[in-house]
Formats: sequence, structure tokens, C-alpha cells
Amino acid sequence: MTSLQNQVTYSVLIEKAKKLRQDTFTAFIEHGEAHLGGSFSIIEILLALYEEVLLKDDKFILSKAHASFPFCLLLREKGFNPALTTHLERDPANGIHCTTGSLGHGLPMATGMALARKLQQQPGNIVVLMSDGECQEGTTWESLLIGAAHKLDNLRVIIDYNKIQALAPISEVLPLDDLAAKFRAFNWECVEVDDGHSYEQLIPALRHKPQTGKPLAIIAHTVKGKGIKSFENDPAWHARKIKGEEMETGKKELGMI
Ligand SMILES: Cc1ncc(C[n+]2csc(CCOP(=O)(O)OP(=O)(O)O)c2C)c(N)n1
Ligand SMILES: [Mg+2]
Repeated sequence: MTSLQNQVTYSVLIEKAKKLRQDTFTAFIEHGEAHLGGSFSIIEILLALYEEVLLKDDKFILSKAHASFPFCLLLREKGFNPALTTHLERDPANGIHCTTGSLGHGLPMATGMALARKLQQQPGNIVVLMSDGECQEGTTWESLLIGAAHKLDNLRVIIDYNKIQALAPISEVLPLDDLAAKFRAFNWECVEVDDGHSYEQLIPALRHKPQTGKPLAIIAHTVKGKGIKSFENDPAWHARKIKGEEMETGKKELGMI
């Protein structure tokens, strides 16, 4: 694509992100749902995947399923009809390939799927989006060993590195330090996206083809609560329900009023 075509694509995606944040905010209020922070940190990643990156044979798994709302709303835009629930229940006809919500399970399931495809010589990548909090779990590191040992170059993991877990910053609870070095030490290829809300940076990284035989990790540095300045980077917005004046603040910042 020419750079002009790229610029047009990016501006369309920026508008879609604005709308998806607005729709998610409205749905949160209607359903009394929490998890705004981790939902808003993945909006651009979801759109980049579903609008530009995923191909016909690829399968996507949202491991951090507490951020299910924007994902399900996007699937609805794409013609599927998944249930709008806090976590995800397997519903392949509607684009939900795994039951997730108990953290630390998306990558192990994705690893099994990628291995099955390799053994059966089936095409397509398995792409899983997980949180930085999930990088504190043992199942993640077991899966990384298995992915490298079986040379699963059809496996991609995206880390939503928003630096905050449920109640506090990752650095205070259980630091991940140099996460890219850890992936590389586990024999994975790793690319980092400095701004996980920039399509210019995200799309090439998500399209990156790893060396033959290596699974790929994409670390996207994001902002928890991105889009509503006064909610950004505040651990409270991990699981806070929107109430009172916050409704107006949010709507104003999202360009809804
Ligand atoms: C196994 C497991 N333990 C605890 C929880 C409760 N829980 C929901 S989200 C969350 C952590 C949120 O932080 P992070 O994983 O970094 O998600 P994000 O910042 O992307 O929202 C926790 C502990 C869970 N869903 N599953
Ligand atoms: Mg986090």
C-alpha cells in the first residue's frame, strides 16, 4: 500500500475506535458492567486485528475475557451474534473459540490448537490476546516452553502491556522487568510496539512473520482506560462501575455529548 492509502486506512480505523469506545461505554452503563480499564486498552488492537490483520483461516482467542464487551460488540459489527457477558463462553459459530475468563488459560488452549494444526498440516495462525497480569501465571511460561519446543510458528501471542493488574501496578505487585528478553530466552521471537494505540505501529507488528520454527510474541505498550483522560492509568477503573458524574465525564471525553 502507498503511504496515502495507509493514512486513509488509519483515519478510518481511528473513527471506528472512537465509535467502539462510545458503544462500549453505553453498553457498560446499560448492563452495569465494570472492567472499563482493560477494555479500553485493547480497542485499537482488536480493530487492527479484525479490520486489517486476521485472515480467513486464522483463529483469535481473547484470553483476558473480562474485556469481552468491546470484543463482542466488534463481533456483532462483523455479523456475528455473541452473548454480551462479562466472560466468554465457547460459541464458535459466533467467533468465540474458547471459554475464557479464568486468567492464564487462553495461551495454553491456543498452544494446543496451534500444535493440532501443525500435526494435521492445516493452514492459519492461532492468535491470542492476553494481559500483562497473565504473564505472572505459571501456565503462561509452560505454554511458552511447549510453543518453542514444537516450533509453533503458527502461534502469535499479543500482550496488552498496560502495566496495571486488578488492584495495583504490576511493578509493585510482581514485576515483569524485561518481558521481551524473557520471551526471547524462551526461544520465541518478540517485537515491541511502543504505542499500542497507534495503527501505524500496531499493524506492521501484528503482520510480522517470525523466522521459520519460532512462535511470535508482540508486546503492545498500552494505557489502561485509554480514551478518558481522568480514568487513564487509575487501577480503580479495573473493576469500577460507572456511576453519577462519571457518566457525564466519560461521555464528554468520548465525544458523545
Ligand atoms: C485465575 C484468575 N484469577 C483472578 C481473576 C480475577 N481477575 C480478573 S481481571 C484480574 C487482573 C487484571 O489485570 P490484568 O490481568 O493485567 O488485566 P488488564 O489490565 O488487561 O485488564 C483478576 C485478578 C481471574 N479472572 N482469573
Ligand atoms: Mg494489565
